[in-house]
Amino acid sequence: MIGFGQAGGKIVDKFIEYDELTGSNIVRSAIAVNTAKADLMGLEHIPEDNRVLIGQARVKGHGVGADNELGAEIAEEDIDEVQGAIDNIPVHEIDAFLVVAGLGGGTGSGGSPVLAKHLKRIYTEPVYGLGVLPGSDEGGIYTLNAARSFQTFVREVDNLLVFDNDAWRKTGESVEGGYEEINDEIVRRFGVLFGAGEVGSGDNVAESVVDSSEIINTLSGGGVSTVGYDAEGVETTGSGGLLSRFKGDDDNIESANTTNRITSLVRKAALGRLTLPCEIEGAERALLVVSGPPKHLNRKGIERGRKWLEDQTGSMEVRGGDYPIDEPNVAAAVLLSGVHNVPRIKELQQIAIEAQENIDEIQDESEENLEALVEDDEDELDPLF
Ligand SMILES: Nc1nc2c(ncn2[C@@H]2O[C@H](COP(=O)(O)OP(=O)(O)O)[C@@H](O)[C@H]2O)c(=O)[nH]1
Ligand SMILES: [Mg+2]
Repeated sequence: MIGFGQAGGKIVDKFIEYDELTGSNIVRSAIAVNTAKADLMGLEHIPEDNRVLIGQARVKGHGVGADNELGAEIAEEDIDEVQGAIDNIPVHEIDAFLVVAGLGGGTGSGGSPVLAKHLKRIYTEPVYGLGVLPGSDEGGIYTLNAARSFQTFVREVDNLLVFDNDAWRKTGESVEGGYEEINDEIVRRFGVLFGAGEVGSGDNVAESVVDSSEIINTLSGGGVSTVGYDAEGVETTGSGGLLSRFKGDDDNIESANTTNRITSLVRKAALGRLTLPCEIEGAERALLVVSGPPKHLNRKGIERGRKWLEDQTGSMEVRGGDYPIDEPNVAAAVLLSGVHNVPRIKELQQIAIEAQENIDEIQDESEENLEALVEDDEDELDPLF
């Protein structure tokens, strides 16, 4: 996992924390890359040796502001320094690279597509992006940065997982406090998905395990992905002991409850707020992961949820599995890959096009003005040369 820029670094830092708390083993190695020294120093979990400060010759550790063109230039110039950190990790042990960045700023916005392109050139492992879109209240430059970065990033990675800050903004909250909660949400959602692929044979044996190849297959084919999630509290102790085996009717009722709980969780996950809001119809592939205590998971529920997702998306490629974990809740995470009907992306593309037209217009205008100026000059003044 490579966090590029401030948001990227903070989110990767959180994934490590999540791993430590849950024992998920998602992150084999973590690297943070930044042009701002202070941002790197603010990280808590990424090892100091894996924090790479780039662009020192150009910006002296002070960052690039929101200048993503400078961010991209610096990433290209100093890619060897990033590669130096990657050389220290056992790449043969990883399933994929994940490059994480906020796309509205400068360093991550400009640098993450450059890094993704570099990784694709060197390695055979898939390279995924996790791109965070800015809130619409952040202002025009952030939106424009995101629009341009998004276009490039999605082209360079094998799949771009997207989280839209704008859809998750809460009014009346401090930005920092807001990010704290938002980052928890990001890590919870992607954590369930990625964690499911790490269940080893020594763990609670899942009825139908999701392995990493199923995640990779769901993400293959490229495009943009979004994640839905919902959870419900359950008791981890109580019934389900030895005695309950003799109460046949109760068992049936409980099994029906388990199935119904899972099917409605799947619906709420897919129809509720997605990391990137969109129409789920037309998604090319999907993956359903249901996590929770083993006795609250069953094949029937997952199969029904999976079928329902096939109907709703119209996709023939919907995978599903369970992820047994000792937590007092059952959760459904739905990864929708290759989504097309995404209003926010259309909006970003429109903004990028308009901005480009604006720039062209301003250029044309200034050329015309210059010509007019020169003509005027010819009338009234002696030419300088
Ligand atoms: N979800 C989330 N988004 C963030 C966070 N910090 C910044 N952002 C978003 O990421 C964008 C880029 O900011 P930042 O990462 O500081 O820029 P960079 O350091 O130049 O790459 C901002 O416009 C915000 O939309 C964070 O902690 N969490
Ligand atoms: Mg910042």
